Amino acid sequence: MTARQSGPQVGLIMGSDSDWPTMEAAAEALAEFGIPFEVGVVSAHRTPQKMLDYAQSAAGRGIRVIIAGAGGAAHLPGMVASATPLPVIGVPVPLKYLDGMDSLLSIVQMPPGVPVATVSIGGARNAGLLAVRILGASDPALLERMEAFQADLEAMVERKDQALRA
Ligand code: RP5
Repeated sequence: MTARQSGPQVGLIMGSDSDWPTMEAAAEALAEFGIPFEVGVVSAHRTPQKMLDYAQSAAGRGIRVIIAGAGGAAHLPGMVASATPLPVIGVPVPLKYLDGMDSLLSIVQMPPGVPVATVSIGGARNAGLLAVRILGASDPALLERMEAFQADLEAMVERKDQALRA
């Protein structure tokens, strides 16, 4: 395995360390599938140059998917998507006011040409799982593990259904 392959494949970034309680679920999902990832705070508004440097260098460092979470005026995912060719998954982080609708609308309504795959408000786990699926599209072994995960989900729902009926 080359050094590049053993490095992080997913960049998990957020606008503030205060986003971590929400974003942690993405890290957990990646860890469940053994995906190497890096975590960091990168703010579109407070550290704009760091954000550009991060986005522009990510592909060259071996990152293949970026998960970006932010709350409020949540411009981080869209701005990162504008400065990298990599797929970017946006996580709207809910803050104290507006129930995360501000975060969602700030991330989801991107102009044509600059896609961000936006998950639900607070949906960091799905962001992690989507990153696994993206990587799995070119990794048959990982895809198989995703299929097993889906089978487990199905079995869990079936068990609950049976328990309710008993
Ligand atoms: C956003 O501002 C961050 O993503 C965070 O959700 C929000 C508040 O940041 P802090 O004031 O908690 O650092 O850019």
